[in-house]
Amino acid sequence: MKGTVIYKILKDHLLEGELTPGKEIGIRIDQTLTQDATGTMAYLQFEALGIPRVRTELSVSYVDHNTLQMGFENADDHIYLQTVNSRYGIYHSKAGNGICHQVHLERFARPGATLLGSDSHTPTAGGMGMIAIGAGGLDVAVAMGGGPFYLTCPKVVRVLLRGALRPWVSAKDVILTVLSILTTKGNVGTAIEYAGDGVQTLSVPERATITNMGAELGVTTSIFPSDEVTRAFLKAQGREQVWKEILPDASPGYARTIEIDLSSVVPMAALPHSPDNVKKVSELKGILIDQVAIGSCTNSSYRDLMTVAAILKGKKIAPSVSLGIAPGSRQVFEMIAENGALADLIAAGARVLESACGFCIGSGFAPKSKGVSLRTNNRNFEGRSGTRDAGIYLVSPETAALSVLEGKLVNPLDYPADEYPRIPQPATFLIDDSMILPPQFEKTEIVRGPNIGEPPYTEPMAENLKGIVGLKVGDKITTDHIMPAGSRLKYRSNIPAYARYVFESVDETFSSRALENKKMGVFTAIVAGESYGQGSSREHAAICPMYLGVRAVMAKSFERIHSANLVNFGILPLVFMNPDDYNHIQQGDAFEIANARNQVARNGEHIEAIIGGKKILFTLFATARQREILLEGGLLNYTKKRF
Ligand code: MIC
Ligand code: SF4
Repeated sequence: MKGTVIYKILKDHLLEGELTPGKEIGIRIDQTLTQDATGTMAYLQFEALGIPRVRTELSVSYVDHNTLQMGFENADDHIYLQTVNSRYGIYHSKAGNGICHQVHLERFARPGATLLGSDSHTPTAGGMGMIAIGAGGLDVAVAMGGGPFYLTCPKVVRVLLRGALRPWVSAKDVILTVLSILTTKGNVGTAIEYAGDGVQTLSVPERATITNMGAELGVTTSIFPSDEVTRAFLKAQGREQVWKEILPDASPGYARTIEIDLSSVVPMAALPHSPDNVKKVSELKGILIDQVAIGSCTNSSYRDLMTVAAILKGKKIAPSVSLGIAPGSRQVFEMIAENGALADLIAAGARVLESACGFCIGSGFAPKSKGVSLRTNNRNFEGRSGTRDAGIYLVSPETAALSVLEGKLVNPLDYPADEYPRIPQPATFLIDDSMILPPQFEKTEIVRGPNIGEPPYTEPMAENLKGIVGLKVGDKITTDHIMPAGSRLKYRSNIPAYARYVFESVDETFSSRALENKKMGVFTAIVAGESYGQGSSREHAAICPMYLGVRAVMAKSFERIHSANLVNFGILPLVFMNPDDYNHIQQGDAFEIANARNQVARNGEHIEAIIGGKKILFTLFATARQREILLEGGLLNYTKKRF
């Protein structure tokens, strides 16, 4: 895999380990990004590390998730972020400037660099030919302090794109096609590299739509080569000087190749409640819809919004449907306002939403009960929209725009090819970075309102872990199940308050039961099926359970970011050696991991537990370094000692 784009960049950044798939490596991080919902915790932890200034080439903090400001909490977070950023050397992108991934792509991403972000969709920047990885806030804090980022060296799967997309089919349909092949399960330890002559037919924002939803595959990252198309985009952003060409060698040898003929890709949709529940739009036509939402970090570029505006120009949306539009960045917003496209959208009946995550994270624009919503974002987990029984369909901007006119799902391929609006990339984008505040360092006093809590406190691992199985859940438990977002997002900076909602949508009694047990010295374990911890990078899905006394999660398999977060907060990610054992555990069973510290320290061997009176064997999903972190009670304690 030596000559792959991914290995070339990894090689340039390798600090520890060897580039062999499956082995742990440590890499240098050039850039970091955070967003407000994960950022407050990341900066509280950065402060706790006691480092005077960030040591990266560039660190940016975005405010894009919690912008509703229903009460003081969000605004407290924003001012804390603005001042803590200024103090420690971090650029601060203010609320209103746009969604982190879209803005980063426009203004900061650069080919050949590494980016670590406290958001699972950080690989959006892979569309620019960089290695961009999502991680928990604490991992990002450590990288800001100049520490390496550790990951399992991935195996590289090549997606070979041939030909060109036909009219009415776009990048979203490509990634939904990839999701229909690879699904959301079983891709841990893999990275995806796009290649082939089809690559040059896709602009950087289209490439970014594809790498963005690599997060839904559960891969470590996704990347496109850096070529003349990349150069043209950077030039139009006034940043041509950071361009460099990065192409794969002639035959670098991939773990697997999947070939996709772009000319045969058709409009696709992901049905409720999983991004890999993909079907052809042609099979779904006629489904009545209640709302359409266009935006999010997946599909909110200038090209996407202009395409939608061109489709809606001079027409009216169906009376039964509500249309929400959220431009991905202030750059996009201002450009469509200046050229009149925004007026076309408003005239058609669009409700103009803020340039922020908004509807994507259940912050506003929730559908009605049992509502059907077509959306251009990337996740349609149950309840994520804010309405538990709503059904969310993920589609391209083209499918969304045509359907909103009809009030039902339509197939874009039924429309004349010559009516397809092809939006050229502008020769220059509108550049105004005035809402990205540069740091002022010592001059800034950090403002901490009442919503700003303490960094999470953890203790070294106990000698024996004893307690009860507090919850048994099935496959594909997402971090949205574990730690709801939406109206609960405002508690992100306050762990005791947020912990009240752990597993709220699964079992409302879990949190209070676990906390009661903890007070009596009884730990909690969670038992789960496949792919535990899918979705977001939110480390609160580990911090809050840790706060409630959870010390082990026993699952058939784990997703990458979440299992790392569990380790970072001292929770054992245990994988059943015999998956059938899952069937023999009941909620409420007592568990004991005797000599837990010794068992964890013995690298490579299994972990033995007694659960409900039976002996059950697990593999600890952790490297030698992570075992030390677990013993010390988490990454903060571990790093403080070493920095
Ligand atoms: C998401 O899309 O789920 C989020 C909200 O952006 C999360 C981060 C978070 O929970 O704050 C993510 O993708 O990592
Ligand atoms: Fe924001 Fe949605 Fe993107 Fe997450 S997936 S960063 S909530 S727009």
